[in-house]
Amino acid sequence: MNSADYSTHGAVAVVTLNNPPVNGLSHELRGAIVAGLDQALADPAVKAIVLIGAGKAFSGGADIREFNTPKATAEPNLGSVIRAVERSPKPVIAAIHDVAMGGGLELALGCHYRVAAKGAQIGFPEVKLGILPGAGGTQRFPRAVGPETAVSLIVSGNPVPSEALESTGLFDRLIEGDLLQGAIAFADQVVDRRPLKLVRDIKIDYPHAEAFFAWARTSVGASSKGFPAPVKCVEAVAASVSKPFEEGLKLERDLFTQLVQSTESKALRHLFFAERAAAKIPDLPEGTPTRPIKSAAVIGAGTMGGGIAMNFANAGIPITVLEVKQEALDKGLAAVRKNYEGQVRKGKLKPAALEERMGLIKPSLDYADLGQADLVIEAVFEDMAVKEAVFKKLDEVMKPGAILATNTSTLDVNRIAGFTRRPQDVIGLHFFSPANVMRLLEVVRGKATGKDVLATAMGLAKKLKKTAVVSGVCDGFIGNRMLGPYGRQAGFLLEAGALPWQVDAALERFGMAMGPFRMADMAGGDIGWAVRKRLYVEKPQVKFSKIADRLCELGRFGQKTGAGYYRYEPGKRDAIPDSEVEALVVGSSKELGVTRRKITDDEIVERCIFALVNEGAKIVDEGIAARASDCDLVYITGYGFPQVRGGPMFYASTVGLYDVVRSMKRFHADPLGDPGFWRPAELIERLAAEGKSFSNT
Ligand code: 3H9
Repeated sequence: MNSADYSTHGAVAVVTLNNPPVNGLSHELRGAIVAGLDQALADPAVKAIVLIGAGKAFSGGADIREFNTPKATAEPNLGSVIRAVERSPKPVIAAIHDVAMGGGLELALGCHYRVAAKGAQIGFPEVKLGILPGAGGTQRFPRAVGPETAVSLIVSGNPVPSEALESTGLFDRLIEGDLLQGAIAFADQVVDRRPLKLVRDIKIDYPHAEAFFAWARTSVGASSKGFPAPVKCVEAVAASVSKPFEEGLKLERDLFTQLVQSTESKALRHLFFAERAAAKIPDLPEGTPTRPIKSAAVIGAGTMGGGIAMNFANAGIPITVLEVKQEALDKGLAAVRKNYEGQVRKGKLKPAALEERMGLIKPSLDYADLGQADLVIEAVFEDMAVKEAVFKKLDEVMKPGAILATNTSTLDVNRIAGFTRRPQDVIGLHFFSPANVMRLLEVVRGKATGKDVLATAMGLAKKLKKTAVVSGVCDGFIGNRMLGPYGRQAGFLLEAGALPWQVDAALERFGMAMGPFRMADMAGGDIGWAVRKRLYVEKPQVKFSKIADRLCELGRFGQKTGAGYYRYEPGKRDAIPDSEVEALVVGSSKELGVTRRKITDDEIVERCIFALVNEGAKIVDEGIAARASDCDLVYITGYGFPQVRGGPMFYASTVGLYDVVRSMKRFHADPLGDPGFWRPAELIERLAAEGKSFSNT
């Protein structure tokens, strides 16, 4: 149902917002609220009106799906609904429970009174969608809670529990027990109280306004580069102090209109829905049974194993860490402790919690200690023979029904499953390094992986606070497979005329957290070398620039050896351009008979990013990813792709797939090191020809 329910309780009418799942203020619901209000106003027996939400929210705010459609502004728009509430001659009381966010909170701020259940989440998350509160929130909220609290909540977008705002003027009462009954009782008490007060009429007395807003503009501006919304939030709240209410409202409206049309906001909204879509697996119905995960184990106490263990300990799940040698075990556990100690020093973790978490991590040298774990994750060396030995052993020792997971980043999960007599229990859980920090978890579904195992992994990811994206089995899964052509193209650009620092700078200006060569130096050149050596045998048709191999042959593996594409001062991580590398790069072009040419930053970005996009499209077409937005999510949460561009596939759609295909064809005529590289994926050609974008996949 997409409506509001109406009932009366003595002299109190109750209008219940009823638009599951979160009472998003869609056009229909807005109309229904006004209709409920009118019904109450027309009934002489009704003396007060309570607004409450059905289900799990008062309201999660404006219906984001309506943005940039006529419905978003169609009357009654949210501003009109709030005006209708404010003009009601009978008191209107908002009864807030669970969630009052964005437009939902703005609606409540238009009411004459607000009562709330303890623990209700109160906030303005608009900034996370690249916009600001657009229905008076930036003007009414500072009047209710003060400008400083308003800036803090509106700029961060983070909700707080209702109790945290108890001392402000936001709530007239916090209610324990049944909220509706409490709200009706409150309404009965205020039916005759006059005059009716409105938040908009509160005068803000804030002598420090000038200094505070100057500080807020500077600090918010500095910490939100590339994101236009946070500074506009400050600007709008400042108007609540410096301008009359209606003028402030107009400024807010203008800023909202600008922001909601911005590519940044569209990208952030795309990611909001991408994240929710990724949790939905086409052939996995809701309610698929799951297996309980009360204990876990990880094989390997290296950086990856330790990071994985921390994830479980943070979620309160005991985990055994297995190593072959005591020394490696001690070293691994010491690294974990050091990591937690760092968090304590930064005030992110209480000292008692450190011991609690360490207490959940049990070291072991004996496979027999793992047998009763509900889930085991292997995080050993990336070599099929090593994986084979581990999985054969796990098959022997693990109890029936235990989930056997591999953290492999490239190897064939189906082959790994074949080393056991229970392939249905085997799954890939590809954590990203550092595993205790990175949000991404690629959940790799083998051809035999049981549906309950997949559903369990998705549930577990949520518990571990990871963004899980399901990938089918292929070389590199979603993320690393896309990275392959991106890195290869970057290598060819060196041979054609660019230098590593130019390629990195161009892509970093585009917004990548790190260019491909700085990234390779950080990850360790030897890792890519091992992958290439395998591919030279398995897929000789895949071409690479030889520069990476040359550097590895010189022992230049990146940061860990003090030299890679860059050089590094001992103990430091600053990448310093190196004339030796320049000579090596220029020499490679010469060897290939290539006349080096000037390469523009635009060409670098187009070639590298469209290489990602083309591979992403193939991945979607092959069904390795269920949808293009899954590729976006992988790149945003695991590979430092700029959030404000919405991920590579979304970015390509904003460029226009027709233009993307034309660029690919142009590159095909000048393919650099691989003549076969620039064949556009069928999916892109099809969508471009039909004038569609990846959102149609
Ligand atoms: C705004 O209010 C602008 C105004 O200032 C000005 C207007 C003029 N709209 O997250 P979940 C869907 S901007 C449409 O898994 P939870 C969501 O897509 C808005 N749909 O649930 C998902 O759908 P599906 C400011 C929405 O319990 C389903 O609900 N508000 C909206 O973990 C469940 O979502 C926000 O930014 C929406 N507003 O968390 C709040 N919200 O099942 C954004 C949710 O088809 N929402 N959906 O995949 C949230 O933060 C969380 O959803 C919430 C519930 C905390 C509410």
